[in-house]
Amino acid sequence: MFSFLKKGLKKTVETIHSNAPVKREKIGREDLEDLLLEADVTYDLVETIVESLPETVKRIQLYNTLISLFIYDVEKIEPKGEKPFVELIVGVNGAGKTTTIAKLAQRYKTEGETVMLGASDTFRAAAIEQLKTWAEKLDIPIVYTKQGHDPSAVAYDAISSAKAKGFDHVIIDTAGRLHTQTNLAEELKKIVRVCSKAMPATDHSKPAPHRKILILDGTQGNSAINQAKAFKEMIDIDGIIITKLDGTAKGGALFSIAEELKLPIYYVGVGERAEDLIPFDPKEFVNTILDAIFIEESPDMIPSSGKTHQVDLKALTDAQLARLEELLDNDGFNLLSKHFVSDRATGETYRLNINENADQIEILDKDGSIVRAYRAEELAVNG
Ligand SMILES: Nc1nc2c(ncn2[C@@H]2O[C@H](COP(=O)(O)OP(=O)(O)O)[C@@H](O)[C@H]2O)c(=O)[nH]1
Ligand SMILES: [Mg+2]
Repeated sequence: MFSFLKKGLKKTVETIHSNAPVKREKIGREDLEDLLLEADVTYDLVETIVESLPETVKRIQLYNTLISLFIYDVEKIEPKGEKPFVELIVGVNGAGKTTTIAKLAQRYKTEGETVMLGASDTFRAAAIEQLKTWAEKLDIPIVYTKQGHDPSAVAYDAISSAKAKGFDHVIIDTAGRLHTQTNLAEELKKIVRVCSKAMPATDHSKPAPHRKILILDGTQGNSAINQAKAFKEMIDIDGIIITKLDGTAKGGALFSIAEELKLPIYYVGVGERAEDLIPFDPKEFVNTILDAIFIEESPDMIPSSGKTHQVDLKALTDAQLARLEELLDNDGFNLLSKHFVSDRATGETYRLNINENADQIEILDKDGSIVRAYRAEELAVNG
């Protein structure tokens, strides 16, 4: 997982390297200032950061300052009680909404959960087509309508259908731009209202949508902040996903985005494939940046692999292999060899794939789609 984020932050880390080619024990305040500005941390925040630090800065001092930027009092809503758990995805055109919806859907599916998509970006025909194509590719049902039709009606139908079928998740796409900003605000507010009609609050759950997620384009760096504020004013945003981190040297903008918006960052997008979405962990993020500056290794990670668990997927111990067999067995699969499993119910054979980037073992079907995945941490066994 750690190396996956590192891959996503490659350009940011390269920029740090070109500014400070030699890793060191301590960094001078001025060098640090330059480096943070290059990584697109806003000027004001850079000033605040360095103010609190001594003339020469040690890793642990910088770590403490940077990690504190992610600590604020905010509720991080996780899918639990509600069924279906409804997520509304908003953001400007091109931010990566539709792609991120596919990634989220894929993630839930991999976890064995059912997902329904709602194509409520009815403003452009291409937007509907794009989500339909993903739905087909991932084999996930979708509710859609013709271009120009009411996006709220699509959201309503998607939620109703998911309720009727007992689905776990609904993810709703939206338009990023209409004729005017006021139109967009009105439309988003209406979708939120209609979602809550389709799924009102109960004694133990809130009304839909349960999570309103803003998608921000990481390549825009800290200039995405004002955009985010505009969306926050239209509807209450619960959290953010930052896309295209792989394509930018502006990774430092995440510090400013977190500090200014005080919203949880749920995931970051690090590529165009359905798998390229990773949960955002501030500790990992800060350590990845610090690893590029300092000689000293990050204290809470295992130095050689940087992983938080000791599972080498390519060389499982006997105990880890037994754990994998047990997990497969629970899901109705028999382990045939190191490379194949069979489905006990259908007799079908599937290939096992070690995905080191995602740090998981995957069961793949003939088309290469992931049927089920087991994360390395799940295989960690004591002793
Ligand atoms: N490299 C990279 N490209 C991305 C990522 N997320 C989205 N994209 C690309 O950004 C473009 C716009 O994405 P799209 O989902 O259509 O944006 P939308 O208009 O907000 O729905 C597409 O070409 C996507 O493939 C990401 O994390 N990394
Ligand atoms: Mg779209």
